[in-house]
Amino acid sequence: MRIDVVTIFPDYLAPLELSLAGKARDKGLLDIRVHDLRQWTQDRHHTVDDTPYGGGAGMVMKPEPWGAAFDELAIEDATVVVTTPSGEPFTQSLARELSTRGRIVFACGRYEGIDQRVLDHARTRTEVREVSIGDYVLNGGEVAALAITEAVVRLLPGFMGNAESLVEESHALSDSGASLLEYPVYTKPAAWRGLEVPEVLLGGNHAAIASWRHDQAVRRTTERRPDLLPAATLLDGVEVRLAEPADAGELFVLQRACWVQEQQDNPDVRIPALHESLDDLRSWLGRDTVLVARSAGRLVGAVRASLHGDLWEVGRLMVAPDVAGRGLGRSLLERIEALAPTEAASYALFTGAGSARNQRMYKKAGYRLRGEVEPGVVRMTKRISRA
Ligand code: JD8
Repeated sequence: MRIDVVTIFPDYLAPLELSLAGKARDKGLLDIRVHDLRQWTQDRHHTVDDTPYGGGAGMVMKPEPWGAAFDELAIEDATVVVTTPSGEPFTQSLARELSTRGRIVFACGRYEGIDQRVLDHARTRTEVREVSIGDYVLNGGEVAALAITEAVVRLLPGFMGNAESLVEESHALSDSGASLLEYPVYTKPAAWRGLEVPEVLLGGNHAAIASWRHDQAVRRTTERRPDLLPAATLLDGVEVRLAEPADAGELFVLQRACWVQEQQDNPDVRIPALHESLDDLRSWLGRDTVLVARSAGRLVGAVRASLHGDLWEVGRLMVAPDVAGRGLGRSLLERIEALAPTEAASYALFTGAGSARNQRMYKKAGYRLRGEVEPGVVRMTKRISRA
């Protein structure tokens, strides 16, 4: 990839020499060139700004130097990225998109911004993206160009030692568009200033570690960035969230209510949900990833899941009988699927061989019948397609 950066403060981009981009350059993956805009001015004062038409505070960057710069840099084979607070949000998804480009030309503005005609004219010659790195105001576009360059270059094929680690990161999208924040990380010593490393991480049980890490990532995301969790299409006024210990009682009652119908549909099957104790329920509530749906303060639905090998084992999908048939079951299924850790390759679940309605819903959701695993109980699975 070739990157050109045009700015009136070329030294601002010096960090590119150092770090990541430096390594990429050594690997022949990257050709970065920083240009001082003033080389494309004609007057002896190298003027790049003037007063704004229509009045107002500050100065505006003149079009002529930018036009000359874009001419000499021959932008036709590049994507021009103009960093600006009024741009489209910069995201990991946009970073992935830009990493597929062969060439990027960054236009770093200063003052009140660049004369709009520079962008309008460039748009007649090539792709132009106006991009913002966040909802706060900087004094110029250089810092944003640095941040975008780092996020893009590290995605270049062959750059990151183990591409695998790219999959695990925050903001790496799951197939439903959900992305989770990082789980907490620890290293030696196991005890530091009286603070211990979580026991599960010392035990070597990879499935348990993966499940704990995933649960931590879900908790952090729910607490800090609920906006990252996919907004399932929900009934009006139904809130879906991670279950809490205090939900246990209501959950136990709802579970008993919901599996009565299942027992009627499958009279010869011993259904665990109808036989487990409240303490049994409490134990999986504290162990698995569990979502609850509440409407007007009442628990109306729930679902759980846990990682077993490469299977995201979905279970106890329940909807209060009086609100069934309105899509809540499907929404809960979508939400719990979206929380599948990257280690999961497929969703899997059990349901009653006699539960035609449930099977129909799962089939509509893309699940396939995998046959009877015990009398009256069938297995259904769905591969996870990752973006
Ligand atoms: C480019 C000039 C300063 C902005 C008057 C302050 C990006 N996320 C971001 N915040 N700020 C920028 C940014 C700010 C810039 C320029 C990017 C060029 N300024 C201006 C408008 C208000 N001054 C940015 N990406």
